[in-house]
Amino acid sequence: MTLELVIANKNYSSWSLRAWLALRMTGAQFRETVVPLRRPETRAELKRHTPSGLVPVLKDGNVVVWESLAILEYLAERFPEARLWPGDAAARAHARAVSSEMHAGFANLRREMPMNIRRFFPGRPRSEGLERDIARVCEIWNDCRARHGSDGPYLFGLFGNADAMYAPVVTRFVTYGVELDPVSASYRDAILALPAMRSFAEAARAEPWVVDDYEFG
Ligand SMILES: N[C@@H](CCC(=O)N[C@@H](CS)C(=O)NCC(=O)O)C(=O)O
Repeated sequence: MTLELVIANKNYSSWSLRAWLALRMTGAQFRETVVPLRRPETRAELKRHTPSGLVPVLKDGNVVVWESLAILEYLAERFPEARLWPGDAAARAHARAVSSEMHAGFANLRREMPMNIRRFFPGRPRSEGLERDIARVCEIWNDCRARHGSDGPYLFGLFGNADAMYAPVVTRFVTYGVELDPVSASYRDAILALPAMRSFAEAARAEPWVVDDYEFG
């Protein structure tokens, strides 16, 4: 088996979830290596796997790909039959735009709502910036579903890289009890129902590590 994905804690690492989910959805066999965050040996161990010192990182024989979006692009090329980007050029451009928007933005959402799959923290105060981020996510989801979603329950119909990018936002919305409009709620439920998501969440709940910075109370 040549493929290896190095990730951090499944409970906390949203970037890890994105790459892991896309890879899992290709159906390819892969070896998974988990490097737990915030331990004395974490830094050195990450540096052994990736030049950036950040995960996820994908190893495919001699090829090493880091940065989640680069990994998703690589997977789309390596496994064309998985159709991780839409076939239609306009839809593909849209999928790449919303994926880049997720990769580069939503700072308030990241800061105020760290991913924590096994916990439930409803009713925490939200800044104006966070409300704006949440509204923008829902606008993106509604727009993708309305314009490109007719072939299935995901953002561009069939599951793809854009869904992998937003999957950790889905789990955050559950953790922080964010109330959603009907289209966003049914998209959230479609992502949560994916067997791959269920198995990731189950593994997250079984992890022994606790990182205090990502816990509230
Ligand atoms: N821009 C990077 C971000 C990756 C990132 O921040 N990864 C975190 C885990 S979610 C990490 O490796 N942190 C290392 C540490 O905290 O020591 C990507 O898209 O892959």
